[in-house]
Amino acid sequence: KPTHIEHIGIAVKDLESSIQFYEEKMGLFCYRVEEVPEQKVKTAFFKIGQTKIELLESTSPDGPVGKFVEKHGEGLHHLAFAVEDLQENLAELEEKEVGLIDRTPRIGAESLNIAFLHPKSTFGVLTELCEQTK
Ligand code: CMX
Repeated sequence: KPTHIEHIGIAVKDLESSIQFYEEKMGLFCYRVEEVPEQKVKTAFFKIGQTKIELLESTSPDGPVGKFVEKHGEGLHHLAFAVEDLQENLAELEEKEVGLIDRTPRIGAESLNIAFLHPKSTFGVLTELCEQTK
């Protein structure tokens, strides 16, 4: 069961100008910019309480964010829940017939163990589960 919302992912066309918006207009601080080549994205992170905002700019039109922006435009891309035992959570969800994109955890941005649930089985919201690596 999730413990809190780890982050909210927002797809953007231009990382620099969206970072500027969150820093200059919203007063948040971008504490990390990271490219995740396997996901074909460049990301920027802001903390707000226990939750983070992750801005995602695609580095390739055939990546998940590139395809999303092409189809839907910029906007909310995914919701990420923190869990304590990712593998166990995935096994439980699979047993409950939830559609998994990842059946085993992989390493995502900020070196978290991550796995995605398919938006078709989560009422249209791409859902990510994240586990802190020890
Ligand atoms: N939120 C809600 N629905 C989404 C979606 C999203 N982010 N991305 C795609 N969809 C919908 C599509 O609109 C489509 O719906 P329809 O069939 O009604 O048209 C359906 O899901 C299938 O989409 P698709 O374009 O045919 O398939 P894709 O090849 O784009 O795959 C998905 C979609 C979700 C399986 C793929 O994007 C994926 O595996 N995502 C997980 C990885 C990821 O998103 N990584 C980026 C973030 C990395 C990070 O946080 O570091």
